[in-house]
Amino acid sequence: ATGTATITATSGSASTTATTTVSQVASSVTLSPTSLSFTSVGDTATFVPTVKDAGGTTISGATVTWATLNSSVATVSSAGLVTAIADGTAMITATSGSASRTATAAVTCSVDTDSDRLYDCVETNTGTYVSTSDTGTDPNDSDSDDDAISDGDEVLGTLGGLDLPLLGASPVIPTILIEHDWFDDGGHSHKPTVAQLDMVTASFAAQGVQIIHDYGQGAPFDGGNFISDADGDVDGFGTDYYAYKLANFDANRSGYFHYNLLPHQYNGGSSSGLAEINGDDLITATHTFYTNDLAVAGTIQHELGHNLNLRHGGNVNTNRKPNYNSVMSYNYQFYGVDDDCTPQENGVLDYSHGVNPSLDEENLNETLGICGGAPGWDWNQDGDALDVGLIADINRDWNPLPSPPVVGDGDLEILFDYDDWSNLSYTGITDFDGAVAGSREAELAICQAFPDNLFGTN
Ligand SMILES: [Ca+2]
Ligand SMILES: [Ca+2]
Ligand SMILES: [Ca+2]
Ligand SMILES: [Ca+2]
Ligand SMILES: [Zn+2]
Ligand SMILES: [Zn+2]
Repeated sequence: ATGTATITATSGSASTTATTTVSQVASSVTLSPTSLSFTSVGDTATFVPTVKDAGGTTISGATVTWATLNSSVATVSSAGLVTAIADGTAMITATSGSASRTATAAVTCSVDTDSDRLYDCVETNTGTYVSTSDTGTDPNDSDSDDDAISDGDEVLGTLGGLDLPLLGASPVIPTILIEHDWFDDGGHSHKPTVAQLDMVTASFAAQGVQIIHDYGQGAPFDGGNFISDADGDVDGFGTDYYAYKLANFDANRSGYFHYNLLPHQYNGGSSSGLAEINGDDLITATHTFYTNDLAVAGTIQHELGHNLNLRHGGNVNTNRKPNYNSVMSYNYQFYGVDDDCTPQENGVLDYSHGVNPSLDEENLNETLGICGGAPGWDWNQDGDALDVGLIADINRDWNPLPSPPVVGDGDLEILFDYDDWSNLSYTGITDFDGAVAGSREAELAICQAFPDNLFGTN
């Protein structure tokens, strides 16, 4: 070991002394670990050196200096702390005296495991988007928020030049994009108002879903526009609809946006809307109720709901189920859903949450109402809410209460609530665009006539 020793030699009475000094010389340097690898830029790790002399004895406190031969890939501090800078392999050298050791620090930021155009190293999987180098997305899932738009498209924009980040799309929040084009006719406009669209936005936002409207409100929202039509009537999803879509909907929005046309009416009828089930095309026909914000917002959310794979009874076509509290039901499309456990509407824009118990039309208990307890409901309209074991066809309009009672749909069945929000499908945007007549695959939903008591008639 390093130090000074005094050596004394003695012969008889004679002796002599000498001093000798031993100093350890660094002969080898080893590093632990023997190499480093990083998958995220900015990550750090430390090399711990061990310096030994020629005899194999560790020299404690030996001075070590550090260097990187590739500082654009990884840097190293005076304490051996290595920081990943960019894709590549850096040679890191530790030197003590005349001994040294070189080890590699590999930064692999060019791996895109899920093929979404974002390298694993920027997909930090935190669930929070910070920047293009810290996206919060999952490196093993190309669509982290399950909205049928890839992480790369939402972070970088699409290969077709659609700037989704500029439009506000988030890769970690389900995003719905919808373009609204409208007709003006007879001295009025079917352009949806800010108030109407804000109501729809708020309904989705309350469930953690982001909806981005383009009604031509200013760049980058310059897709929505007025369409000049002779009579305010469009031919359903026919030749005219798709000619208008072709002329007024940017091609690079196909596969990303829903397309909502707001005419006065379609096919000359009184229906309030037409939509593809699990598709991307919808018609919101606002007739003479275009100034009724709740009715317009409810109808847009209703038709969009069909695009999101909802039917008039959620997962079934059974309509007007009193326990299915959704704007998809004809009972609630124009007037909002119930909020006090009666089958009558209360102006709340919402899809169903699926929390109500089922109702057996062949074995009803009036005391249980529609929420499974008070308040009860008088299903047979005999003046009390006390009947049990009742048979009644109750999926019908309950407002206003008719006298005598009208019947429902002619079937006696068990009526189930449905959790719309948990079952929204976002894949409709990838539906083939039916620009060619007869080539569409999506099933259509034809929606209810607008009621006369919503601002006049057509
Ligand atoms: Ca990726
Ligand atoms: Ca996505
Ligand atoms: Ca999204
Ligand atoms: Ca029924
Ligand atoms: Zn009109
Ligand atoms: Zn409908």
